[in-house]
Amino acid sequence: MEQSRRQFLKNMSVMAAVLGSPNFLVSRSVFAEEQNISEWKITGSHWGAIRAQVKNGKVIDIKPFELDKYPTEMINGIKGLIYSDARIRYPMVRLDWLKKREKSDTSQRGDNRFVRVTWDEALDLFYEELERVQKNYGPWALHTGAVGWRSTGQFHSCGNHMIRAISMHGNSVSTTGDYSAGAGQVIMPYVLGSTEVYSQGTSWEIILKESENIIFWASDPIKNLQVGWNCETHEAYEYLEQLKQKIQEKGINVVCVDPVKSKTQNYLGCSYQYIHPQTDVPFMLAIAYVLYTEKLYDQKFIDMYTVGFDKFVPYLLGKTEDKIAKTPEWAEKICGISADKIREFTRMLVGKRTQLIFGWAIQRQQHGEQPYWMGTVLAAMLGQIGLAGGGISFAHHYSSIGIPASGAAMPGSFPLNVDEGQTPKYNNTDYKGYSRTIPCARMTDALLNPGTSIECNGKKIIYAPFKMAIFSGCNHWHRHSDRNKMKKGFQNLETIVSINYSWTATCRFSDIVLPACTSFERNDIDGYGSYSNRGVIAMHKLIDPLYQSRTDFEIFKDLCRRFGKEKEYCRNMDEMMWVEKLYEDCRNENKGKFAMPPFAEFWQKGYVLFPKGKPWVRHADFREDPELYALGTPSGFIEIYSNTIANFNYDDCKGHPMWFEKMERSHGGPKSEVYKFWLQSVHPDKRLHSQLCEAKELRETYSIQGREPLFMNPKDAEKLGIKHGDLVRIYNERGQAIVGAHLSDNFAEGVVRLQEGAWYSPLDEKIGAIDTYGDPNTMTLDIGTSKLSQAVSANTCLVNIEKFTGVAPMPNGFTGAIEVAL
Ligand SMILES: Nc1nc2c(c(=O)[nH]1)N[C@H]1C(S)=C(S)[C@@H](COP(=O)(O)OP(=O)(O)OC[C@H]3O[C@@H](n4cnc5c(=O)[nH]c(N)nc54)[C@H](O)[C@@H]3O)O[C@H]1N2
Ligand SMILES: Nc1nc2c(c(=O)[nH]1)N[C@H]1C(S)=C(S)[C@@H](COP(=O)(O)OP(=O)(O)OC[C@H]3O[C@@H](n4cnc5c(=O)[nH]c(N)nc54)[C@H](O)[C@@H]3O)O[C@H]1N2
Ligand SMILES: [Mo]
Repeated sequence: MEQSRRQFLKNMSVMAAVLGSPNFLVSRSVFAEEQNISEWKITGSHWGAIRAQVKNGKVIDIKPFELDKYPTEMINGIKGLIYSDARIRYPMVRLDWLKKREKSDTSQRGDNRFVRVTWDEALDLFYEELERVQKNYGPWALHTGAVGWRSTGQFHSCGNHMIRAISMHGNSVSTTGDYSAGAGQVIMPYVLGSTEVYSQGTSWEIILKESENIIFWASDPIKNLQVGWNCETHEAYEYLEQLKQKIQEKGINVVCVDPVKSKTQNYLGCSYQYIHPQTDVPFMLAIAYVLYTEKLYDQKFIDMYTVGFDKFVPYLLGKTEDKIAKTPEWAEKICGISADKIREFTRMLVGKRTQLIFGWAIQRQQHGEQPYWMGTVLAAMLGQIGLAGGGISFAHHYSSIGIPASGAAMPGSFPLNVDEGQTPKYNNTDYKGYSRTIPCARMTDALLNPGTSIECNGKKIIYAPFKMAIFSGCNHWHRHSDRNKMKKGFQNLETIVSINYSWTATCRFSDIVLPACTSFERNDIDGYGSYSNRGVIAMHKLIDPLYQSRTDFEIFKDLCRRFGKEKEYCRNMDEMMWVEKLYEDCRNENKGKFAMPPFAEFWQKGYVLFPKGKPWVRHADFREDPELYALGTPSGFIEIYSNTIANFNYDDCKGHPMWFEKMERSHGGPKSEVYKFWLQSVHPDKRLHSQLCEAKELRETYSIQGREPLFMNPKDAEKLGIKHGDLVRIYNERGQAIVGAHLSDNFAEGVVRLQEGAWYSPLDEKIGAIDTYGDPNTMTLDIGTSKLSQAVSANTCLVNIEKFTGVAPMPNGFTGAIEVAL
């Protein structure tokens, strides 16, 4: 569960515009003198805090919060999100399901024919299905792991409402891991003793002061820090702005290692090291080879802080099975960086304070564990882990990591679980031997192969034959790979319930759809800054819930009433009582340490700010005393070789980092003869995943002929007779989509980009139907990274492209259901 996991782990021209332009900020002068701030309501979002002007029950204007110095353009999409054509107006039930219930023809799912029902009818149906599944089958038949990037707000956090309400009725199957850093969070505890991906990193302030080299390795902070898990403060941009200055003054050498010139590279104007997609490990191995053979590495650090180097070196030198020395000459044929350049790059890293900063996309590929493990080995050989401005980090692009935590407690959330001492209506815990959790990225496999088992992180997972699934606060039909495989898999489910405010593809492929309201239609409270804990922000309701939508709280309260647990569910408190309680609990916790006014005063003012925390260096304690501050690994040291992993005996993740060939790889790799382009599906510049895709005006700032832009190199386009702005068909054996060509020199030949979160809009419900808007997951490969993590491999994907000829069907994903009568 994304929710609980994160809470737990916290403690131009169009051509140049998207990636090229440095004006990633909307205007900084937000409030003119004559404007009275108090007339503007304050609220928070993943995109930062905002002020809104509301007249006659309608949101008229939105401006960035006055303390947000680096607001994102995404807030320009908020009005479009609230008032989009895709809003779900009332509860809806799929036509054939309403007629035949669990015996419906599930191959019709996705035809988008729905019948309007009343709230009472919809919730009765939902409840009857829960009863049927618990009585006829048991907890193994219900899948509730489907929650994701719900809106911000600690009380209304919608996944919690769904999980708590369903847990009060009965048990179910949930998920482990996440789509973000599924491979990283499993491998890193074995290597560095924590997930690293969700750990606070060395403060930017220190990096700017101490680093001589900064390597952004598959990391695009300028693009990705626009959003945060809680209300984002955007404070990191201040440091990135200073970094740009330092680069100009030649104070710090910065290199982006990426197959694409990222937004960060363009903004900073720093050096760029192109690399063929998915080949970072060969590049790193060759660097390690040079470090080792030329004795440039830090032997003392290796001896004192690591284990297993001696077991890794034979592999490096070609003295193990494969008999391949990992020389620069060997690597250059795979990664596309010349042997000379590899040597030069290696020498640049040595002898200077070097900070390696990794992003997450390179672990969202087959064998995604390896680049992180090998990256750590490199950092260990450089010997700077734990030094100010040196070493390795895995999340400086994420949710205010790098801004030191204030130390203040943040408001808690609406409880996820059943209250202590209470039991569900059906307390059946007999899972018939099936696993209670499955790795989130293996959901379709589970649906297609019920009863079979897979290996995962030293355990056996046995897939239950799910009958029912509930989706809340996620858009599964954006996030998961391989749509046509999903279409097949989902046919095995009898009943699917979705709760959302927008008619996403997930709703379209459901049976019962319930309209939630947006976070702008309810009162709430949130932390300001996800890892920085900079304050607490009031989320004032801007307008009443539109149409027949309700808060998730009201929806699930009403569901719980049907089995006599309404009072227990809400603890006899309403929205404002909860908001006040979460605030007062937080205030109590901070008493004597951080001043917070009483609730009424806070609510009136709209926020409390805490002083910034003290700058901090990751792994400094371990470096200082590796015995006292041992890492959380089995040995307490950095594990270059892991006995635990070696003992799992997996063929796709062994005792030390290695190069494994991919199932699909461009630039001479497998299948590159058939498919000419590597498709990367990075996180979108002007959306949060699929959120805001429905905001028409914002979408029109980047879409092409109403389709998602496909970024590609002009030379590739020329060869295919494609011009900027043309419609193209992108396809492979898994799927096809119509998209709009966006030519840009930021993209190397053979590399194309479709941003994740583009709304899946298939022409019809049939398997293979063309996607009329351009969701990359129509084409991506749905396999586990390895037996270790079983995480997503979305960036292991090859495609072909051709100019679209003929009459293109209109994109059909943004206008909701086709309403029919029973
Ligand atoms: N190809 C490819 N695929 C990817 C990725 C990739 O890099 N490439 N990235 C992956 C990653 S890292 C992630 S985190 C996932 C993200 O996947 P998701 O978390 O599924 O993505 P979102 O689009 O944020 O979906 C959130 C949904 O919640 C709904 N929602 C928001 N607020 C509320 C609320 O208050 N109540 C209710 N009921 N619903 C609400 C929104 O309308 C939206 O539909 O995608 C993954 N998918
Ligand atoms: N604007 C915006 N920001 C976001 C999000 C969003 O939806 N929109 N989502 C948030 C979430 S949930 C997450 S998980 C994070 C995701 O954070 P990441 O996964 O780190 O982000 P991506 O944007 O997918 O990719 C980052 C960079 O990796 C590069 N890359 C891809 N493959 C390779 C490779 O094989 N080798 C090398 N060297 N580089 C490669 C890409 O070209 C890109 O420049 O972002 C967060 N921030
Ligand atoms: Mo993510």
